[in-house]
Amino acid sequence: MPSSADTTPQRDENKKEEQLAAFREDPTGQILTTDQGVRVTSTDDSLKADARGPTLLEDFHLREKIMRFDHERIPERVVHARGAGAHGFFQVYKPLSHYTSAAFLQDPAMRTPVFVRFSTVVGSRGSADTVRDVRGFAAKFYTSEGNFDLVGNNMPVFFIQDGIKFPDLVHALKPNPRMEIPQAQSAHDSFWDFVSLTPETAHMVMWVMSDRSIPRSYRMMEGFGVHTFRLIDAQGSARLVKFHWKPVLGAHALVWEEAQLIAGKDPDYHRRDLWDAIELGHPVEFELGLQVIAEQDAERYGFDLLDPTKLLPEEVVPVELVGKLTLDRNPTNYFAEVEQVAFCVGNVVPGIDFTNDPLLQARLFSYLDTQITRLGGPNFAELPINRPVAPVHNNQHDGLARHTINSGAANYLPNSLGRGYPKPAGAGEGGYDHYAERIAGHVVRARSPSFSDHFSQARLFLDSQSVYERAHLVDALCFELGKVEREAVRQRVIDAILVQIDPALAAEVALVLGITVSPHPTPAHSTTTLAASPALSLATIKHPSIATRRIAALVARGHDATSLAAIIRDLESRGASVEVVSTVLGEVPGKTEGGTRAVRLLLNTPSVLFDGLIIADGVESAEELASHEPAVRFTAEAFRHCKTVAAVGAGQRLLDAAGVPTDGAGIIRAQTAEKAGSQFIAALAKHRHWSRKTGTA
Ligand code: HDE
Repeated sequence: MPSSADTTPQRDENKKEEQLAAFREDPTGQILTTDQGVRVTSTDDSLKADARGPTLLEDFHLREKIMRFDHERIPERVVHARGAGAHGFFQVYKPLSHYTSAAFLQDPAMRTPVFVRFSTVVGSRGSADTVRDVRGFAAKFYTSEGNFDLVGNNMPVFFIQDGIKFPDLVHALKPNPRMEIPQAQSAHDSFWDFVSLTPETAHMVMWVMSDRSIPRSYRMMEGFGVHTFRLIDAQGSARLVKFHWKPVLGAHALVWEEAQLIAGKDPDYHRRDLWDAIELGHPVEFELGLQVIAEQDAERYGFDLLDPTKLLPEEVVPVELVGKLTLDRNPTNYFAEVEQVAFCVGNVVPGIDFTNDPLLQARLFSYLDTQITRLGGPNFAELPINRPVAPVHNNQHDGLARHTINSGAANYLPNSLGRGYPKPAGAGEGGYDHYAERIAGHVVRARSPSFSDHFSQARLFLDSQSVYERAHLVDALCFELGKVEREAVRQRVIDAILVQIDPALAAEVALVLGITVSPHPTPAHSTTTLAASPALSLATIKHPSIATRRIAALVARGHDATSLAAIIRDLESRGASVEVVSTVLGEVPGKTEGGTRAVRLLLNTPSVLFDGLIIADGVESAEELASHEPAVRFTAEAFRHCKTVAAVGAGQRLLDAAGVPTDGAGIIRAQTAEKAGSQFIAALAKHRHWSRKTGTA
């Protein structure tokens, strides 16, 4: 009897064909040429004086081919080198003219094209996706008034308050300059040395040690603009704004051990997850949220809105959901699009403006400047992925790698030879007007005293975590600081940072590190105890859908193919994807006629790549799986990582062999396929069953 899983390889094949067909250029009939258009007769042998003789310098095809190869790489990004991107569009829910004049935020019928690049921060371009790190969330809106880039992260605050410290932060985070170790992680001396000496990092360190830094998927994390920006309406009135992205699938995290295992088993996990979801027809959706604050309320909240180490709790100023981003198209060519995309914080459109946040101000310089080295010159805005849809007319014509061939003799203003064009926008012609903020003061190299409370919000974040999240955070601190070799650095992190956030937290970590908290006669920093913000806990951002979740169905010879097919149908009808994993590939015979097609081998398929596990019924199948070491490991690991594990009928034999208890959260032992299916779906929607570790929900 054919099960729905039988179609999977066929579907994969069809997808591949479609992908190939999607290339814009059909190569059929093309003749190979040099870059000069000269037809090439052979590309496998270089030109030689005699078949066994020296290669000739005059072989222009060889020289060109090798020259092009030698220069295939461009400098990777200094930070955020590792990433993945997707195309899509943005639509506003209703006109936002009461906040901003930005044209793309006015008409719900208008679809603004968007390209998004997600990234890690620390690792180099070839590093693993699931490392503990901040994730970049950069969106380029190709609006009718020019490009708007919202270059954010998956955390709402940052490590430092002033951009002048960014090179120090990044040097401390990156591998040791002597031997370039360790790659893509902060669990080393220099990062924690910097933290211990830089109290303003405290709040961000709490975020990075939390589950936010090991997202399950780029599709399942929040995004934040971090800085306070300004929205300007058509009358020129300004409001302060914080930008948010809310994932429609909810926000979910990996288990730390799972993240580390995936880094070895599938370093491309997040890339692949994004790619596969879009290929399988599951668009990736985020809602755009705004926290809008009246200019006169800027000082109401007990902290400075210009300080990027602070957040504005959603319970204090709610996030207004104003539109939806849908990512529904994968890139055609990774290099041309994902690698060459150049985001720039300074890319704003009329109706959106900056504030004096000193971190933001430094970024305004950096993003334009960095492209000169990375993309080799000033004409990077002409690359297809960076080109605005709005027309471009100016006198900046020259420079390396210019594509546009400008005509006309007047490349200056004012001119009469070009009848005065291109002329600056006049009144009512959509020109960008900077907000006329009143500035008065002395030129000083100083930090505002309003930025000085580094610990109240760090404690707010900690206090807002659920029991299991706090436990994960403590474990992460112990893991990271346990790798710090210098005891003085560990001690300083405890004494100067953790104890200031929460003495109990410091004591817990110090105990594991085998050190004692130094006595502090008086608190070194004055802090305020803030009301917990439930919105900061991932536990509150669940989404009861199993759409796009990956489930492994374990089968062996003699399984009940009929009941398994019913469960698979049920799961796939809710948007989940089920992959049949077995001891052999291809058709696995069932206990009666028919069977199920296995698309993955237990031998090389780890449980960490799946969100849940279902074991088929059938005595013979269960016996074989229970005595197959990879199947037992698969099951035990899925259970240890708090995933939903289910078995139908005799399949429970494998649960027993893997040491899975008879009952508990997310453990499903059912006699019938119907029961197993419905219980499995409900349990899977909870994402993970953390109470297995902490004893609490
Ligand atoms: Fe970046 N950052 N950054 N950053 N950043 C870059 O730009 C920089 C900061 C962020 O997918 C670089 O084109 C400075 C905060 C993302 O292409 C570089 C400062 C936030 C991406 C740069 C910051 C970010 C970058 C590297 C302190 C969250 C990836 C290559 C003043 C709001 C964009 C490049 C992509 C990339 C500089 C701080 C997010 C070197 C100087 C805060 C998502 O220009």
